[in-house]
Amino acid sequence: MSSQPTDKQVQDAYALAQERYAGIGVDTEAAMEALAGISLSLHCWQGDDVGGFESPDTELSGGIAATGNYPGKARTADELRSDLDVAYSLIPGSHRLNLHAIYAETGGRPVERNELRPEHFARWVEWAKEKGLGLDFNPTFFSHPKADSGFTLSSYDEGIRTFWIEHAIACRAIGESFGRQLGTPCVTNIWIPDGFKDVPVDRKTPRMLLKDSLDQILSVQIDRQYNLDAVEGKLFGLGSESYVVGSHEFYTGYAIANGVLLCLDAGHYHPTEVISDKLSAVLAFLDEVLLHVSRGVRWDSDHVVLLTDELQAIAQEIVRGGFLERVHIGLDFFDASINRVAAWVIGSRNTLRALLMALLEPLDQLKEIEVSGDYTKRLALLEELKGLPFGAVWDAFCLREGVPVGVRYVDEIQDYERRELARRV
Ligand code: RNT
Ligand code: ZN
Repeated sequence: MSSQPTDKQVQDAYALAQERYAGIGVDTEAAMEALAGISLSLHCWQGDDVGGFESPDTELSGGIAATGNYPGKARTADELRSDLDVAYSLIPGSHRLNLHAIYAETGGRPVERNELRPEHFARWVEWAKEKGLGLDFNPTFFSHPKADSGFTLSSYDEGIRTFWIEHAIACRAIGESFGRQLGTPCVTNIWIPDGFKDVPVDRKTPRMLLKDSLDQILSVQIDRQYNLDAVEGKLFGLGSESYVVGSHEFYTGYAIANGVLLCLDAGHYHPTEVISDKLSAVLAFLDEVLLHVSRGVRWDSDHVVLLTDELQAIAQEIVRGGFLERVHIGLDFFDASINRVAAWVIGSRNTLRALLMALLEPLDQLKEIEVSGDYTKRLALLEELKGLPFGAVWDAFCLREGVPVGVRYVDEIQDYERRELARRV
């Protein structure tokens, strides 16, 4: 690809940027140190279009879809881990992996989801230990015959509900085992697809059933040192356009009443509704939240994360609010139309870049100006900040962390594509 900056150029540009930021009272070294301490949870499902390894002919259901047919998707857990190794090597910092239950390794033997045990994830744990990654987890309430009706934890059928309750309980135990073995709590996130395509008569009963199912799932006590539970709401999905049982209000109430984490997915709201504005609101009542950093485009909630205004606003809210310790940052998108490893890397690097920009704000000064009522200066300063050389700080950060500076990481991905992904036919 095009010519790349030399290390010296990166260092020289950084020295100038450092001075420029110091001039407005911002310590770039402190910002980089803070950034290095942030772990993103990469979603395993970007690597194989949310397929999982239960059976090669399982169809993705639940009202979510990965479109595109870019070659090279991971077909086995080993391939997925190999792809993830490449992705992590191109993302500065140390991060986590977010697994779904359908990524169990059962040695070719079918294991029902309510029978899943920690041993079915032993190889993931072994790999995570080796790489120094924390693990997060998700029960999988879709792509299964018992989810075909479109209802799981809120089904009118007690047998169906019981099956999924058992699955979720099994998954929390797996999450706990991750936490114990890796020394960092696993966030186990519940998202269910339940909802109606068309206008329901009774909106109440499925929600009361869901509440009861969640109560049963969470009645098993697990030390928060090992596992943290989260619940994720949604506005609509494909086939659940008119009504989703687990809506934002439902889960906000549930999370507050039960002391679990609320998961905010950036693609799960009305098109002009943003999660950046929700963080300080829900964190007034909740200890911690989980984010699914994603990007909605029209009806789809799961495009690769770009460095948009909203991504910057999310990062600003986390940093300005002093919420870094209370917000677990996960990614959630699936794009099968581009190189899947690149999708992870682009989304992760953008999320980190947004966080760095937020860490480079002269926050005390901005707050002071706001409190003084000088909104003219606030506006002017916020706009000027957009032109400061944050890119030079980012490049220096990448250099120090030993990952490619700039778009050079694409060369490495394309090289991996030629060597490895192209052989997957
Ligand atoms: C779906 C939710 C959920 C899923 C994953 C695969 O709308 O966002 O988080 O994307 O569980
Ligand atoms: Zn999500």
